[in-house]
Amino acid sequence: MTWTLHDLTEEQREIQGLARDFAQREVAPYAAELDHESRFDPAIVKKLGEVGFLGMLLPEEYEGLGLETSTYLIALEEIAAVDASTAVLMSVHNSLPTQMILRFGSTEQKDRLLRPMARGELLGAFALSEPEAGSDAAALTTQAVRDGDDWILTGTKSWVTSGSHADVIIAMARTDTREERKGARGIGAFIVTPDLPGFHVGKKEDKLGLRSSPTVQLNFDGMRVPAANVLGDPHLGFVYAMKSLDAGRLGIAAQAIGIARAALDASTSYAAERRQFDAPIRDFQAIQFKLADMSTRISAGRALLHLAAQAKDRGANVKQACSMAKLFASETAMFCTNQAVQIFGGYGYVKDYPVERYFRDAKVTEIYEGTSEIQRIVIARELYAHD
Ligand code: COS
Repeated sequence: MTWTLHDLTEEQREIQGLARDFAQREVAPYAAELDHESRFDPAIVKKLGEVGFLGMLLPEEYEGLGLETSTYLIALEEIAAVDASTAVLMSVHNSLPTQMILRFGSTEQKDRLLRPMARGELLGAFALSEPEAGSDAAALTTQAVRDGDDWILTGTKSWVTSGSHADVIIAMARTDTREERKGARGIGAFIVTPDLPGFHVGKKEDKLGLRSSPTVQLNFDGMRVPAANVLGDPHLGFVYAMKSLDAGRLGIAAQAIGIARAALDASTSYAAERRQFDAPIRDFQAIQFKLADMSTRISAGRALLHLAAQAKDRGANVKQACSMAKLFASETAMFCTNQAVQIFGGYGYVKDYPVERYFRDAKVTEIYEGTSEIQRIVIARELYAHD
């Protein structure tokens, strides 16, 4: 029994139960096998759509569930506690492309895309990074040149979660190459669909963890994008991406808390069963202290996450809060999965138990949607932001 954040509302309890049942029924039976085979099963998109989990933050007018951020994150934690690969698909879709279209898209774009995205008929992805532009995202070089009613995009986007199966990709590209516009200004956000001429799915990454979530490069080879697919102001795409990444980072924090919790749950069960020196190993303080530290960090991470989520829903500036939640939760995931492998000993190092998968899956939470170092930069900059 771990201390939980607060009394859940009736709606939160209901969504948590729904997510828990869904994860046990539709995700748990296949998670280890899909990880082992490094295989994505597209059927999960339809199933997530049917329960409303791909429109969790969209208003009801767009067939979304219209949930508060906290409630969405509670569901995400439940999915991540069973399978982090499924959780990242859900997190990216709910936090980035759908939210970017909702916040910055035209009425026509919202009407065209949001309902099918909420239903899981169209899967979303987010393409900001490039081979030479990771932490320094504003250094991206994919070019967008206006040609009549279209924009012609040329370049390579990398690390695109779900990119090989996505139907709607929000891709950032440089729309203004004049010297004075270099950097964060002069970047547009484009709605890219795989049917556009010049769109190619490139290299599929062979990853340490999240092996059943496809991560790919996308190559835009003179890809012709209709002007109707530009999101908002064609020079403000980077700012839109940064604003949206605040929420994206909360999703990754929830994913990290889910992974950490799975590691704790597996460890408490194992420590009660595993006997050494004529006693269950949970009787030894060496193990108890690990479990206590894991449990404490998970509770602290969850508290930080939900404080940030509540502040976001109140309309506060949550740049720093989101970075703090993501930083702490991802380091908690790494700490807890490392402890779990240690508690399991040799059995933690092989695939007979799920903790080695949790350990591999945890690492990327310290890397994607902004590394821990970038989160620290954002947190530190905000300390001086209002001077
Ligand atoms: N909310 C709102 N606006 C934001 C913002 C946020 N969280 N972060 C940045 N902006 C705005 C800034 O206000 C600025 O606009 P103005 O010129 O109007 O002030 C603009 O975006 C550029 O921001 P900034 O000057 O801070 O850009 P930098 O090039 O210094 O980059 C970091 C800032 C390093 C924080 C950014 O590049 C970053 O987050 N990097 C990591 C990228 C990442 O997370 N990639 C993962 C992709 S998913 S795998």
